[in-house]
Amino acid sequence: MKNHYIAGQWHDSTEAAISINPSDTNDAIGHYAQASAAQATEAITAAHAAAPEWARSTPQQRADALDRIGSEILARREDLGRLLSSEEGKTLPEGIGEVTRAGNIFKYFAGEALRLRGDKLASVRPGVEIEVTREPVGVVGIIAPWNFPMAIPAWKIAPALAFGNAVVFKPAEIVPGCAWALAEIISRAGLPPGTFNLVMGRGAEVGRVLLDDRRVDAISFTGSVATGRRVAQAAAQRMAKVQLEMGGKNPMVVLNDADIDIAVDCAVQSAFFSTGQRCTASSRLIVEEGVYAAFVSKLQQRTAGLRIGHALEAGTDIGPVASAEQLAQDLRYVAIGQEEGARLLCGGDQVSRKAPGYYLTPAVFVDCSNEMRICREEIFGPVATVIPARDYEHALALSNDTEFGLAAGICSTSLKYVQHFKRHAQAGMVMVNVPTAGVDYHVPFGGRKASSLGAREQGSYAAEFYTTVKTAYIAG
Ligand code: UN1
Repeated sequence: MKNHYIAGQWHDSTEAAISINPSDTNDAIGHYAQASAAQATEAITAAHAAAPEWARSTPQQRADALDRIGSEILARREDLGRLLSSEEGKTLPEGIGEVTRAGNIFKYFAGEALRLRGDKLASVRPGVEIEVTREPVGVVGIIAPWNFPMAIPAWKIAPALAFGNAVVFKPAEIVPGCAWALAEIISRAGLPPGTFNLVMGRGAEVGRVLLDDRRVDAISFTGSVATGRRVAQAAAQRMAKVQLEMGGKNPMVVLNDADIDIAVDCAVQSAFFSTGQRCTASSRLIVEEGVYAAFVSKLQQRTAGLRIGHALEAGTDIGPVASAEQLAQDLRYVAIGQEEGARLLCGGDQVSRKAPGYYLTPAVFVDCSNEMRICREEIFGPVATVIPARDYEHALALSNDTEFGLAAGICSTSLKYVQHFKRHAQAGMVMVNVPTAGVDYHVPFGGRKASSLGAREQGSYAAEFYTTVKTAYIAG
């Protein structure tokens, strides 16, 4: 059994959970300890005790620790990528790519530890100077999702540690293997005991403790809107700092003047790669009338050519869905789409392969109306909807007509429309002639409306959440 990491020691539990390979449900990744509420509290106690010392550490110490973590992740990207793809189900190249991203994130924040800066200003009062500095927040609770089981923990843990905070990390229930591997690497990076803690287990138990304990100063969460709402409510109860990254129903607009091959490529990558299990996925393809028929026919061709299979098999384009629950949700939405009168052009079938797994062929619904549930609710699977638009203005209106606002894409060769869309898309990120999914690791990530709450993640903007600002007035 693989254990929790609390106060610099490995701790077992009376309860364990098995992690299963979604490409082959006969294959167990391993047994992982399941924390009780008391163990989660212990981890918070450890972090709370360690926080002051880590807050006083030098930027060099923090940079060195993060750099060691990043170097090991990068050196082991092949075997960690294999573990990730076995446990989460994205293809091996995607798994290795994600691990590389995680390594790069630690390297990036090693540098950010050294670059944290403040301001010095003259006061409006004579003889007084003002300093604006950033200090660590304290103990950060990190609640991560299963779809990026290495990169998302990395982009929360790395800035938290870089800016001098102590961490309690609770991974998603179905990916403890990735979390444990990451924790094992962090455990050898020379951090003082208690600075970083891993507790695996259920949201209702471990997550709940992180939300309610007053010693957790800040909570960073990525996951569903429903859970995010509960996190926000709990944080509001005790005025904890909170950062939420939730769903998306991201539009990809394709205009008459688009390069159709680029547009189809962007659509296929955004909608179906990583099995569509990305908050940045384009699940609404909004296509102008003049190019609608050509786009739909090419999209159908490309989608039909995608190979669905075991995540580790060479040549697989799309791995399995990550879990039985997620597969059931995807199939439910395929049925809902048909009931609503959308035309299922292809896919949406559960299929079998040599090994028993959660295999689903990517689904394309065409002639959709933006009012349909499949166009409004996040499905989080390989299900794309195609919505016709009369012209650019109509496409823009449709693309903004959603409760979400994470990413918005446009494929066009017109400077006029692209510039207008960049300005008027109600989203945190705009992608022009590139997929909406697959973001860089050194620039801000986040959205508007029901997609995000609180400060942006990643890049230099990450300091906003992981530090607190102090304004000092000094006379004489
Ligand atoms: C990406 O598309 O590169 O949960 C990253 C998610 C996002 C990350 C997407 N927070 O899917």
